[in-house]
Amino acid sequence: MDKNEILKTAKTLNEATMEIREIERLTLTYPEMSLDDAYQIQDAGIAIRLARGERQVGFKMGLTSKAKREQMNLNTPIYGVLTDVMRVQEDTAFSLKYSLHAKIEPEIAFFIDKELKGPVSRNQIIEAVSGVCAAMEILDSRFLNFKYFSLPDVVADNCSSSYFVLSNTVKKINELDLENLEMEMKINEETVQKASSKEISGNPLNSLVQLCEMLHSRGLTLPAGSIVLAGAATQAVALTAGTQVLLTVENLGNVGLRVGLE
Ligand code: OOG
Ligand code: MG
Repeated sequence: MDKNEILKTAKTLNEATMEIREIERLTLTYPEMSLDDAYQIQDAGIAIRLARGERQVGFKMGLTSKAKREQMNLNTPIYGVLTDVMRVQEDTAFSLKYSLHAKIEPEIAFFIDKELKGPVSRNQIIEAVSGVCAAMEILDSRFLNFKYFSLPDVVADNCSSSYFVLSNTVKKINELDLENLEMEMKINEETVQKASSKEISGNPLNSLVQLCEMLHSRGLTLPAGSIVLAGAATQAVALTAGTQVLLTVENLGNVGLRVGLE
């Protein structure tokens, strides 16, 4: 795809997002769209958000668990960008008014205190992490019926990222056995998803290693001050109005989301 097509596609996605309108997947119009084109569309879309005053606060990894890769029928980890506007506070009601077909998934988030450059080891990541917390990501695809069929489509759409909520409880990384924390997501007190944190890339820290690799391959770094969502441990679940979602992560605590009536 050439520069004009990249910008035009980013604008189309941005308008659909602003107008809460579904569109056909992009690869119908651009069957030759590569993963590299898709990340450039994602970059252009983020630039549009930043130009209207949003602030980049971090990254999300996606498709880092087998459950998610099977749910979406795609097989490679991908990343997207998080902005301040996407963050929902734990104790406020979340409105579905701005979503098309929102889904929620259980995650673990990391606060990065030091810039990470180039390929990094798990130990370098551990040194750079100032805190870890339970988190949930709210996905919402701009594509018809939340179906995109290809990696380039989802990457261009910022990996379906829409909102995220972090627990107010933040733990130190050395207090945790990240490879083996039980994660249980309930809706209205009924368990809807349950898995171990090892479902996230074998260890959620591996998601951060992968993120640094992907950023490096694109000439980027992971800035100090970033929040990183390591990817969902289970499949995502559709959000419905008037429900209460609660994720409990062993040794990490709870994070809740109250979904408003509209
Ligand atoms: C892609 C985003 C996947 C995760 O945590 O695996 C993701 C999607 O499901 O549309 O965020
Ligand atoms: Mg996710």
